[in-house]
Amino acid sequence: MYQHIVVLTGAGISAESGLRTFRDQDGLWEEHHIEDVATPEGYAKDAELVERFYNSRWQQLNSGSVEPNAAHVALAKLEAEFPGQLLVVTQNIDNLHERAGSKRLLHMHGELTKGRCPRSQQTFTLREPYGPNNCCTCCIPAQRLRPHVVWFGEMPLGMDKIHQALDNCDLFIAIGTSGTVYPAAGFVDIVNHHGKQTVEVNLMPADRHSQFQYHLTGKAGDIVPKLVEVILSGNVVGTDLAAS
Ligand code: BJW
Repeated sequence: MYQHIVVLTGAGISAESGLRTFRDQDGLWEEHHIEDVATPEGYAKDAELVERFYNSRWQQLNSGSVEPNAAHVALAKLEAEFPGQLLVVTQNIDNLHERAGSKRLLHMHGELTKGRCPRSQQTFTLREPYGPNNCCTCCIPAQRLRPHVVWFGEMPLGMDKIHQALDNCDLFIAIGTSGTVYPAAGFVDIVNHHGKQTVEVNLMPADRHSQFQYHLTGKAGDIVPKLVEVILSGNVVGTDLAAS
């Protein structure tokens, strides 16, 4: 029976909810240059372009057509029924984990539903799209809110808590992430260093797949509910699931 589990999720877990990933065929980076929309320099150069990128994703998330899928729901069930400790660390800025019921959740790359004051760093729930008139209420003069997301070259959020959880976990599961973006891509190395179990769930082997002990290949919505049942039944992952 596991005591401490860390689950890392990436864009692939939300793909079956209709949100595009970044690096797959038809992914967001096929239409947008990373340096234009996901760096502080891109934002300084053309804030309107970056705002359009995040506003369209915010509008899609709020359109009523995007719902948590079976994988999000299964992780919320795991949190509710697992007698040990579970931390879900998501690289995703959507709110599908919390809408499914996850509570011990860390958004290491920020949240699409929030804006941040660039001066005080205070965050505000986004009630209207980003733009010149969507400003903070903490400063005089009020500051234009920037997307509360972590761009390349910026420090991901919650790293102390994440490292603590990784150092103490006996099972690490990475779901739907390509393993190309650090520091998240290196979490598996930390867990390996402690000799604990590592499992990858992905449609296909990801960039750092050889670092994982077990690979569960297929859609997150199919595999994660089965994985959760194995863990909740007190079994060790890899014996009850077809793993390679
Ligand atoms: C399915 C599926 C289904 C599909 N079921 N699976 C050189 C070497 C090493 C590092 C660096 C370097 N040069 C620069 C760096 C650092 C840099 C970095 O990693 N660059 C690399 C590109 C090389 N990182 C940073 O700058 C980070 N900050 C930092 O490092 O600070 C210093 C520091 C150091 C040490 C400790 C602490 C701090 C910041 C990174 C910020 C990333 N931001 C973005 C955009 C903002 C949010 C947003 O707009 O949404 O975050 S980039 C983008 O990539 C987004 C994602 O969260 C992130 C990861 O993508 P993800 O989730 O893996 O998605 P995909 O599309 O890549 O993969 C989807 C996967 O799902 C695929 O594998 C599919 O097969 C799978 N899949 N359907 C199961 N149904």
